[in-house]
Amino acid sequence: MNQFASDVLEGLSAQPKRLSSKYFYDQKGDELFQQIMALDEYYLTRTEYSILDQFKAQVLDQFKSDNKPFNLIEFGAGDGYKTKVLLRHFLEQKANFCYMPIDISSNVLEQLETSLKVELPALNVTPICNHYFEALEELKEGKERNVILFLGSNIGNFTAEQADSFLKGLNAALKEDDILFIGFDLKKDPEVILNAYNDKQGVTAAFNFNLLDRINSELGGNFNTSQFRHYPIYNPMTGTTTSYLISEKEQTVEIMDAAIHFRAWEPIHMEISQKYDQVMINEMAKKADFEIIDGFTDDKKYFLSSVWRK
Ligand code: AVI
Repeated sequence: MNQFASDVLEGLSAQPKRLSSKYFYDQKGDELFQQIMALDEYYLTRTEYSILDQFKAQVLDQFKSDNKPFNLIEFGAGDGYKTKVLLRHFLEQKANFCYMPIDISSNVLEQLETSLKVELPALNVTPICNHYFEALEELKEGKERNVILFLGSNIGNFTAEQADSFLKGLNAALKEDDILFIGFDLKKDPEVILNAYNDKQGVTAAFNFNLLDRINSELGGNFNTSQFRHYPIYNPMTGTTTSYLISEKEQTVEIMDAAIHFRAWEPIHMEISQKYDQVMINEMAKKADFEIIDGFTDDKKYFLSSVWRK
């Protein structure tokens, strides 16, 4: 049995039932996420883009310290839409750097490399097809400063424990003076946050349902998605947005040899998207042994691009 199958069966046999949002991103899921990023309600991508555009010069000053060469290493680059703002500016400034997008999907990397060749032919690109930390181990030996880009508030899809252990692991894989440039979606009007995960067109709902479709097609499941409801909630106490798919009736779903029973109105926990404030961010940096050296935000203070140094 592959990892996907065993994670799905384990999660749906657990109480409460859960699926991992890391499995959202098959080809259809990637397309739906692209659509989400363009939604009026989904302010995150647009806001982070505007911060990078406004502060690209200050960002470069932090990265290049004394014009030393650096590796610009991006975790989960996707289509590079936001990163290109920085890359373009860094090239114009003749910064001495090599761009290294890291992804476990060779498909994603090939597409990105192709678009970069056309849009930024002068860019020095070395894509790395590996897991994040394994890729960093190899870079630890080099004398260039490593600058990690972890954009999009992707950290928010981890639980607090997962985020802490991820940041600690990252710190251990870096050298003294290496940089982490990390995006955080900030706490704000709860309506604004909830709407970002409950758009009128239903694209976010489709993004969640797509995982059930994926289970149907890849694991021979028989989910009837019309019998489930997408239901996101935002808890202003914890800053956590949680998305559920709720079974509207009692039913049994078959996946491989397993029969998964749902009581009426029983939820599946699908995803968390954590929202932060400065106190939470300070604590996370401290726990993982990073020093916060700078930060950039937008006028509405919706999003923070934070610069951390090991
Ligand atoms: C990738 N990640 C930061 C997105 C988020 O906002 O949590 C994924 C997403 N889920 C629903 N909409 C967008």
